[in-house]
Amino acid sequence: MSTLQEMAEAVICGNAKKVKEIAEKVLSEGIAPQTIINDGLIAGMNVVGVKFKNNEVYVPEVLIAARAMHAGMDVVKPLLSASEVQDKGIVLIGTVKGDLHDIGKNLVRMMLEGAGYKVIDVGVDVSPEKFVQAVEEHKPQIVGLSALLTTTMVNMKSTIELLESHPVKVMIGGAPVTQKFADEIGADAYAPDAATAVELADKLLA
Ligand code: B1M
Repeated sequence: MSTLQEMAEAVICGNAKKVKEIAEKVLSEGIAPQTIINDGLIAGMNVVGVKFKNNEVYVPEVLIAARAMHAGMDVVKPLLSASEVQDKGIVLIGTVKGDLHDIGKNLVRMMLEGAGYKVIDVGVDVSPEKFVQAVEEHKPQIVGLSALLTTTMVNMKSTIELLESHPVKVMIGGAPVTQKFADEIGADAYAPDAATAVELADKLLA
């Protein structure tokens, strides 16, 4: 097994210490930071995403794997020159107005980061106006809206309406949300889980 495969395995197992050690070792051997990110860290998180989708692993394992991935990122990212940073795209994500649930949103954020996206997390209880302000500031290609309450999912509609004149794709998700609802309110994509959110982000930007 190559050292980068070993790193991917350590991400999958959530072994942050080992990921950090391998990151330091391969950097000292002259392997390019972007190669380490793509073939070690992201490769590992991709496997975790598939396992999560197939119910082979659950929320705690994903959180632990994401922590391990971040331990590697912390070593490698400062060494990337600005021109080397090749994010797949920018996703701005938040939980809609009136809603404080953020566990699912955070998982989606981590999986997107693990897949190579730059993610701007605007937090919870985010009004449509705040989303628009953040979109104008950060210029994402995709806006991700999360809602866990039947009483707050309506705020996805008002957010999409306010974003209409902005060149962004909107992806929505959260336990009460359905494809039917997404179609009704004009969302570009609906993801039932974090792994699908990554697949759909890739499709939206293809
Ligand atoms: Co709340 N809560 N809660 N709660 N809470 C629910 C959602 C509820 C179903 C519980 C119940 O009654 N059975 C219910 C909603 C009922 C409804 O609207 N139909 C409910 C309620 C009523 C409330 C309060 C109103 C309770 C009260 O105060 N009376 C209150 C509301 C506060 C507010 O938001 N204004 C409230 C508060 C809370 C806590 C603060 C205590 C806590 C939140 C802590 C936190 O998030 N930091 C909490 C929790 C933890 C839950 C439950 C137990 C778990 C939610 C969760 O984190 N699931 C939940 C009951 C349940 O689901 N069993 C419940 C795990 C998470 C990984 O899944 O968020 O679905 P989920 O995310 C998934 C997918 O949905 C998807 O990917 C994720 C990973 O696969 N996904 C996306 C999510 N966002 C996405 C975005 C995407 C794509 C995919 O694209 C952008």
